[in-house]
Amino acid sequence: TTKTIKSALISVFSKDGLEPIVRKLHEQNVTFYSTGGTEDFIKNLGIPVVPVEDVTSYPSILGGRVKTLHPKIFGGILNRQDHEGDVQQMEEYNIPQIDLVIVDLYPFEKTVASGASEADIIEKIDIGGISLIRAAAKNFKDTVIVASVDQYSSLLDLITEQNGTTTLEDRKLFATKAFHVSSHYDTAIFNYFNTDDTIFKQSIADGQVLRYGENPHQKGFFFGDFDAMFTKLHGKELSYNNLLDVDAAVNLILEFKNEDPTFAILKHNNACGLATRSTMKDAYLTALAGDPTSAFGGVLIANGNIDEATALEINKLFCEVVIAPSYDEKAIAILEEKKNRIILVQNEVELPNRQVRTCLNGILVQDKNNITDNKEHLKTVTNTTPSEQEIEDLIFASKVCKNTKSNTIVFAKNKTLIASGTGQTSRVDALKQAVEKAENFGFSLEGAVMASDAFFPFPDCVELAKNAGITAVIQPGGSIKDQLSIDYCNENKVAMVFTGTRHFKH
Ligand code: 93A
Repeated sequence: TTKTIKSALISVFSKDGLEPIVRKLHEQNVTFYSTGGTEDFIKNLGIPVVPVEDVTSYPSILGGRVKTLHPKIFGGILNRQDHEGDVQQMEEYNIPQIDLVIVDLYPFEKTVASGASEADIIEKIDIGGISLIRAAAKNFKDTVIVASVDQYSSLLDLITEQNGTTTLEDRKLFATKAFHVSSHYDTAIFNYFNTDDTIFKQSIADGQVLRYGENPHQKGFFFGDFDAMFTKLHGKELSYNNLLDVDAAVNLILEFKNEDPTFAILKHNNACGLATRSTMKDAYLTALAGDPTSAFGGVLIANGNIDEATALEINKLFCEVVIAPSYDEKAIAILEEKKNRIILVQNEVELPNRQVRTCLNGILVQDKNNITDNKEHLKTVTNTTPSEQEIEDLIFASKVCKNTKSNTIVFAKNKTLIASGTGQTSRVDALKQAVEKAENFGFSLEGAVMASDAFFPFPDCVELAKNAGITAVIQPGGSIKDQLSIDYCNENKVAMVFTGTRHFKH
């Protein structure tokens, strides 16, 4: 799969940086084919070059619009060297082999930015160049493609180090970069044509429009395949905010996938109720008791089948969306009694592993937080070790924490979310909020556990927690002042475990 470059087609708008490459390739006895301006440039270096016109027997026509667009050029790039038929036809039609293609496209974006006229801009839509790039990249098994000035230095290094040869891996990497260039180029052209968001508006006609965005005065759209993820059995159209809650719900319940019946209630993307029990009905009722005020108008999700008994209970609550992998027939009939209530069957589908959001004038992309804390991750850092029950609750709490807006503090007991502080600007505030919520809903925190999405910079959190009744704590650890929190726990017989994994969610 190692190939030697013997011939090169070079067609570049900007000649900058080309000279050393041409000289190096010439040293290695490479034959050059080239278009008008590039041909002159190479000739002026005193290096022989074959005009493409000599290959095609056509002049450059239509004011340069058609220069390289010819079977003899594209045949030279696209032929498969291990394909008998191709080899025969190369001979039959007298097509020269082209091993390397170097292109620098017409500067479309620059021309648009310069405020040029439409006619000038249209002329700067490169057709031949982009075709050369795509053809050579497609045939990476045999051809090297350098699709932008940015890759000149890597080509030069490569042919210098490897004496004019390339490996299949090298060529595939160049091809990947080439398709990046071509896709970016076509996107720029698309954006220029897509004035007034024509295509965006057209997607309204395609039915991806939402009633509105986050608020009624904002437009909203969803780009995705909702139907691949869910079968909607009943209810009104999902709103922008519904979709965000459904997303949060699906990600949260994923943490409890193969566990006992688990039910979660979410509001504003955070869990306000969550419990694992031996029956779904118990799980639901326990989750609801966590914060019946917030549950009003919430999004409900179960990790297993919703039966009739559970549906009868859910039916007493005003809720926007119910999600489960399956329902009993009778459960569906009950839940459908409320005209607007959205009932979704969640299909088994993988969620994307990347997360994207807008940021300033661009986007932010990150891997999903795929780490779920488990027993093996825990390192006890205190003299007091957590009991088995506490360990289960610590992991339960940590899973909720991971799926709750930072700063967050979660209290749990007996696989039940007791209270949480969510999205606060300080950890202490999150903790105080959680304590207050627990008290408001009549929970005793005696023997409950605490999870924190990030480390404690001061011992104030463990102190407040201990005074509220917390007996075990889970947190990532990693503060330079960890010891202060550990010391406090040791003095007060609180167990604390470190996970080593931070779970910020902004
Ligand atoms: O007008 S084109 O789309 N038609 C073509 O057949 C063609 N072939 C190469 N533009 C074409 N090119 C482009 O010409 C290359 O992408 C490069 O930007 C430029 C190089 O022209 P010259 O060598 O004459 O300076």
